[in-house]
Amino acid sequence: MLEAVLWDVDGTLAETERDGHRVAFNQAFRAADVPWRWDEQRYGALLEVSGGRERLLLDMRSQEHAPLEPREREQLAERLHRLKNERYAEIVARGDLRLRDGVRQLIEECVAADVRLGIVTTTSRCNVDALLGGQLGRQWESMFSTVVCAEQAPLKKPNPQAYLLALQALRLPAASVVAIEDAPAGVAAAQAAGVPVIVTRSHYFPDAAAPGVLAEGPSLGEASGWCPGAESGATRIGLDQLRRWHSAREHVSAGVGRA
Ligand code: XBP
Repeated sequence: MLEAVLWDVDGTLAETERDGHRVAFNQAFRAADVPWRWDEQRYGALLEVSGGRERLLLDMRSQEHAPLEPREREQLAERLHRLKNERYAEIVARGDLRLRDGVRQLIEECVAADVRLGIVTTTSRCNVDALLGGQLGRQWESMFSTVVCAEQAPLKKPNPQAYLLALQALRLPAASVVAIEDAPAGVAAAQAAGVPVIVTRSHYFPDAAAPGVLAEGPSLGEASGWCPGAESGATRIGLDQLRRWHSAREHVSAGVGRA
């Protein structure tokens, strides 16, 4: 039986990377008088690592004017990351970054059906608060049985730590939940924890499906384009569909999951 749905945040709940975090990083560079800028393509390449601070450190490896001392690099990354998160909260407060299609409906359906919800993300807690406080209201947390962010799970995806902590908090076996993810690192993290995964493709990860995922498709807001296909007549991916894919999980083997 499907007992809980675990949500990734960036790219899955909302398309936050290109027009949210990336823009906020560039504002932070400007505010700190640092001459770096990340265009859409560069940011996409840096998404290879989870975590904004880690992303800054990765970029510094190829930045001419980056500090030479590792400790100084850490300090600069820390400062820029803090500034970035402040700017991100401002961007999100403007309401420009909305939940992706079908997300709100699926959350509401789960709440109504007593299917528990969790957040499992490698982003900072303040970013989740900013996004969900704006989109679901200040009481957003009451909808979720567990919220695991970067602060609790410093070993970031693809490490399974965040998923293992969520399962522990929910006191549920991995096979009784479903994760919704958009990025290869997230899919790998969930699978390493034994959690079945549904993939919604996002701007930066148009092809994150991996062998063994329960299903993958374009958006929870549409029923077409999913593999395996959604029930005919459906207009979006709802809880019934999640339950169907979940109960078919024994039949999902390596190599299945793509048309
Ligand atoms: C996404 C991330 C985060 C965000 C930025 O995590 O890797 O780093 O890009 O947030 P997920 P921070 O897909 O698991 O939600 O700057 O707070 O790291």
